[in-house]
Amino acid sequence: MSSTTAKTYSPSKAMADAAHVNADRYDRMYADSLADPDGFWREQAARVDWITPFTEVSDVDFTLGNVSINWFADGQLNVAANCIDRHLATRADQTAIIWEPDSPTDEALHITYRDLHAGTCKMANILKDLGVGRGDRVVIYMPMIPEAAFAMLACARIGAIHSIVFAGFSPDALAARVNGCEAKVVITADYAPRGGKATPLKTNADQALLHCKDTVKCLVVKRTGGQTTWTEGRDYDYNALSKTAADTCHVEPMNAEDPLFILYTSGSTGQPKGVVHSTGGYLVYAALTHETTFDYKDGDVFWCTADVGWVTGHSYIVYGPLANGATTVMFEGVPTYPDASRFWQVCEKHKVNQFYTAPTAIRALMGQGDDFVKGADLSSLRILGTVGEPINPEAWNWYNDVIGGGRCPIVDTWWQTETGGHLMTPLPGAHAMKPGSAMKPFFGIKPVVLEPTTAEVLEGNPAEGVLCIASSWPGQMRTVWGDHERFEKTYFADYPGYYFTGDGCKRDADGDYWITGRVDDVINVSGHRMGTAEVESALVAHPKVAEAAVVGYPHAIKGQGIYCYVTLMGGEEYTDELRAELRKWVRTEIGPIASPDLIQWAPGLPKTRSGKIMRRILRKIAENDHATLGDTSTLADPSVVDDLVKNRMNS
Ligand code: 6R9
Repeated sequence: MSSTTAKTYSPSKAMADAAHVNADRYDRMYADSLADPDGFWREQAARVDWITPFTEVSDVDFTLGNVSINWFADGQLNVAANCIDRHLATRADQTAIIWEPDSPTDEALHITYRDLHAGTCKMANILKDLGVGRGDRVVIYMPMIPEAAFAMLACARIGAIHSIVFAGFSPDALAARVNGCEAKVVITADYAPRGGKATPLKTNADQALLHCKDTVKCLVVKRTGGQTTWTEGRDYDYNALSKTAADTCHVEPMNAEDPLFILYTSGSTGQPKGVVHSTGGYLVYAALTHETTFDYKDGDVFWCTADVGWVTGHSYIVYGPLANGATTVMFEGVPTYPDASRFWQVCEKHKVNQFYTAPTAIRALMGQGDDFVKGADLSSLRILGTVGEPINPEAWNWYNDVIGGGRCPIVDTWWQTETGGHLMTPLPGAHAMKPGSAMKPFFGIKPVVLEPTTAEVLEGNPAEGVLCIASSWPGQMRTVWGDHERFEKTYFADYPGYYFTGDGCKRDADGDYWITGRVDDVINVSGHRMGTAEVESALVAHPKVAEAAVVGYPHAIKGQGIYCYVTLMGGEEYTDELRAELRKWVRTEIGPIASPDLIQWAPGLPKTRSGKIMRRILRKIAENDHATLGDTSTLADPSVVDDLVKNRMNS
């Protein structure tokens, strides 16, 4: 992974000439953004409309015990007005959202900015009638349908804070989040069709609400019209209410630092934390990165295949594209339904110019063979993107050759729920890409590579260590909902003075960055982020389980798979039936994305004398890397390791 071995792919001269940012401009803008951050961001903030202009650009402190992050703090704006109203004068009839349903035989919808305005205002008025106001929390648990975007923007319009819970999460996970942010309303749908199956969202919400305050209301959007149960006085019918709701609604002037949304994400310890994003800084950052990274130009059709339940959907299906007056595709389905040609059929059908997906999807589709691609006309594609995990060169090459026809730059965007938008990526008109490298920091981002134990900053190239960011940027998360101390402890305690990303990285001889993966107990399964601690606590909640340790292991399609070591209560029998039962149990506790791939019975776990489970060793066993198990002499009982190695599960 150095410049001497990596083949590079330069943008064509035509691409570089036409791009918003070419190599010279990147160098100049990047240097400016570090030399005078306030000057740089003052200028960039002009891309959004302010109700009250800000005077101070940034006020940031990364000192432990005193962490506070403020951007444009005395300015006022409204995100929905920026994503909708300000476009009406010039693009009311332009398509804002192309909605592509799960089934290709159902009709796609073209929602104009005018339609988006009406839909958002109706939703906003319904929420107001349900008692939602400025600062109140609304949980959104929905399929990928236009009403999900209306709901997000409706909250933004009236100053409510949304928290989206991915529709693949279980009732328990939903309840934890509703309670965690003390939501007043849950917006859901009857069913969520995906890949020809329908998840009963309303039934899940019913179960979740049994564990929530009885004042929480439930607003239900009809998607399939399938049967649901109804609780009078708690449940509200969106489709009936929207018939009479007014299609205009006052825009609430929000302070730049008011929270726009909370998004729960997994950490290395404990339960998921509510990442809080701001109104002003987040929007500026989402809009700028969307335009720059994807070289988005007026009239382009942009498709990000993520779900709005993840941060990628927030920033690059809804807020970034709509702030830029773009046409954004919202896809309800999955890449392999009805077959593995679906993505490419949709690209052809809607003449997609920028296509943004996850390496796990690319690997899965690559495995199905090129015939599924050949039938589609992909000539509209100009830029390809990936996100969520490192992309292996084989998948990169297939994406480049077979999907991009060798003419589309691939932006490998490294970022996190916490960062609001891209922190590192090649820019399509500026950088010679190296397969697997996130290449260059975005404007205003000052990455530092630290020696993990001494926290010494590693200067010079090449270097390898943990990745921290020495600067703040407007899209940075502001706090953990309800727990600022946890925010400080998680991100600012280990490496004082820096934002700690939790990722490891290499900087090669040319100074380009390669993300090597998490250095903490967070794993990345099919691009979904998961804390091993969450899966462990689900397992030990089972009455027959005494102890569990969960690690990631390399998985050909998913990137990482979930490997569980389980110790049962004394007297319980280790059976295959119980294994199946535990798998089901975890799906119920967290959701299908957390389903264990391999469960190894572990009558003993390797522990230190002080009782700490040695995950390092368990990781090696799961990775089938027995030769480098390292020093096991500090273990209380070294013989358990031999036993675990002997009984390692094979995928
Ligand atoms: C946007 C998103 C964040 C973690 C992050 C890192 C991994 C994301 C990556 C990547 C290598 C990339 N990650 N993009 N690793 N190359 N291009 O994915 O947010 O779900 O919070 O995950 O994903 O490990 O720390 P989130």
